[in-house]
Amino acid sequence: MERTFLAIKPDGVQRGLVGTIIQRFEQKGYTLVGLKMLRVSRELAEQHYGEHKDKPFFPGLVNFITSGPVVAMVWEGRGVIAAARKMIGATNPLNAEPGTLRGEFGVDVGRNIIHGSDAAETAEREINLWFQTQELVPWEPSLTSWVY
Ligand code: ABT
Ligand code: MG
Repeated sequence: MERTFLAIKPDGVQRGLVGTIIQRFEQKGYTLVGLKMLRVSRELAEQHYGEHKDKPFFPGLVNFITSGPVVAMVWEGRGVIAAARKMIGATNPLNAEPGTLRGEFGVDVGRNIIHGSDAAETAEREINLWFQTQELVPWEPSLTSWVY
């Protein structure tokens, strides 16, 4: 079954959106298989955002993601990588459609509430970067036959 990595960024945590965000993915029919709150180290932030290391916004991005607690999650289900990106919405919340998390809750590209893996290889890399295998809990929701 497909898995993705999602992280509620410090702005999402500070604004009290943890419950709302988790509820959206639960209600869609996805299964939460990993969940933890952490303060992100500079090392983890620089690895996570490694693809942006030469961009002008990189130092600000690392400062932001390390500025407060983050809720890191692994979600499982059919098509979850692409569907989660759709549910999250465009990178700049001003361009994100109403109904998406960024469209509903954000106005600033540097405060865009939640991260989601953008492809299968990224999801695998990010899950391995943020979680140890024994922190992930595979389980069968009993409602499965009503979702699939
Ligand atoms: P992430 O889920 O955080 O990776 O965002 P997304 O994949 O939608 O967008 P990308 B391009 O990966 O942006 C990474 C973070 O960089 C911030 N950013 C991006 C800026 O601050 N200015 C910019 O011009 C661009 C392109 C937004 C993303 N995270 N935050 N916070
Ligand atoms: Mg990205």
